[in-house]
Parts: sequence; C-alpha cells; structure tokens
Amino acid sequence: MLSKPSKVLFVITVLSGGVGAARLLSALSGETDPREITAIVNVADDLVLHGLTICPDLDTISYTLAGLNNEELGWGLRGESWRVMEELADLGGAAWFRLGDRDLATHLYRSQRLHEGATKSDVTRELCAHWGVKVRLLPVTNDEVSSEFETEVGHLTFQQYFVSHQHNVKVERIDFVGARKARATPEVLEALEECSRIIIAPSNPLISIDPILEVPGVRSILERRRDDVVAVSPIINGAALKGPADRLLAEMGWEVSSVGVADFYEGLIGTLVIDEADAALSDDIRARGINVRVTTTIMADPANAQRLAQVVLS
Ligand code: FO1
Repeated sequence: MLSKPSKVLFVITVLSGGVGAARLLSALSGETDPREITAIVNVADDLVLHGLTICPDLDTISYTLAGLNNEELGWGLRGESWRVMEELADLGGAAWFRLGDRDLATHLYRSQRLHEGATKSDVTRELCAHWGVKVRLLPVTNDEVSSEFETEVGHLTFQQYFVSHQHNVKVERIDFVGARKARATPEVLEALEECSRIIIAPSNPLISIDPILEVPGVRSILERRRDDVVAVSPIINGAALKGPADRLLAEMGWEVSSVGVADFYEGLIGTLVIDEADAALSDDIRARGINVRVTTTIMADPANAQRLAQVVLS
C-alpha cells in the first residue's frame, strides 16, 4: 500500500532583510539542503514607482541566490545597462531611484502579474522558479506595509530616506504603516511554527526585522519559540558594516553595540551570535538570559560566511 506523502518540513526559517540576509542565506545553502530553508522577507521597503511594484529585499535575495546580483552596487543585477534611466532623466522623469534595463524586466513582470490578480507570494515563487532559486522566499505578507520616517527634514518614505537622503538625516520616529492590520501569509506562520530553528539574519533590526515582527502573529511565535531563535548581530565594534543600523539604534535610544541588539531582541531570542571583536560583551549579553556564540560575522570572505553558517546551525 502506498503511504501518504509526508508533509514537507522546512527545517530552518530565516527572518530576512536585504544584503546581510542574502549573504547568510547563500552560506546556509552551502551547509544544508537549500530546499529546507525558508526566508521570510521584509516588504516594508517596497515601493510603487512609474506604476511598477519594486520589492528591493525580495529582489536582492533572489538575485544573490541565483548568482545574478550586482556586487559593486549591492543591489540590482550584474551586467546592467542604464539606457532607460538615461532617457527618463532626459525627459525630466524620476531617475533618482535607478532601475537598470535588466532589473526593469523583473518589475515589469511582477507588476503585470499583480495586475492580473497574482499575489506577491505567487510572483516571488514564479521568479524564483525561473532563476532556479531553491531556498523558499516568502514575503511576510501580501498586504501593504511601508516604513515611513519622521525626520529633521520632515516626513520621508523609506526610499526617500534611504536613497535620496542616503540615510544621512536624523530620524525622530519610524512607523510601519499598515503592519498592524497586515496578515502574515499562512505559509509564513506555518514555516515559523514548524521549523526546527528560527534565525534572525544580520539585517537592520529597526527597519528590516522590526517590520516583519510587527505583522500580527510573527512576534508571538518567536516569543513562544524563543529557545529555538538565533539572531546574528549586525553591529561589530559599535558600528554597522553597511547601512544605518548603528545610527538608527542611537537615534531610537538603543545602545550601539551587540548588547543593544540583545536588548532590542530581548524576549525573542535564545542565542545571539556576535563577532570576535565583541567577545568582551559576552557576559553582559548572558546576563540578559541570552546565550552567546562568538565567531567572525563579516561575510565578505566566503570562508568566513561558511563558518558563520556552521555556527548558526550548530
Ligand atoms: N539603492 C540605492 O542606493 N540607489 C538606487 O538607485 C537603488 C535602486 C534600486 C532599484 C531596485 C532595487 O531592488 C533596489 C534598489 N536600491 C537602490 C537598493 C535598495 O533600495 C536599498 O538598499 C534597500 O531598500 C535597503 O534594504
């Protein structure tokens, strides 16, 4: 008699922002079957521009896992050309957010499919299948969530803050508009419930991970499964490798160190992985009831990235 097919168990679930998460997912894929990895991806950076829906974190991760990412820029596709942006700039159009000619095909495809009634989850699955990405990428929600900032220069959308102002303005408040009313997809909740380990990537806690945690259901699962949750600190020696995590931690009143990251994730994580440079902070973190693992967390060198993946999985 044929046995009933057993339910697929997605063993690892990774809460993910953009570049740092993409690198960690890539390294994890070298250590374990990528089909057993699910990434739950932030969508609060997403924007609609020129009528196109652009999902920077989903794109950065899928391009990286497909080996198509533009390493110099840190976003977009490699071998890119910019003819459309040049013509657009000539017309006086919005060329401040640069969409390469190749990259544009992704946004055109996604926008048309959304227009036809597909969800962001559907489109992500289709694009990943096309590129041969084996890690399962799940937008945390198919509802609209957007990070917005009150700053010294007034109200800014995420990409106005990040790209136009190059995250170089003082932030007074961050809002995740729509997050509280958004519904996590059933696949997201199932992946969080059924995996054996939840990993928080070394993404920006305040603008990449927090908007995921704010979607109802997500934070409470982490609280309940705290002992199975491992976060990787994005702060090394009091600074972020990339982006405004250090600056935003300070502006939002958190200590700018891995201790501050431990405080931010208190109640949600059982273990924090910190860089060797911060080994001296281990006792302070343990005093908060959080286990500490010390290793190299800088993933620019693939050998270091592999070691980090092994520590996270061990
Ligand atoms: N980042 C930039 O600094 N400048 C850009 O013009 C830009 C365009 C862009 C287009 C598509 C895309 O998926 C990402 C893009 N990014 C750009 C990166 C991105 O906006 C940010 O790095 C993330 O949102 C932060 O995680």
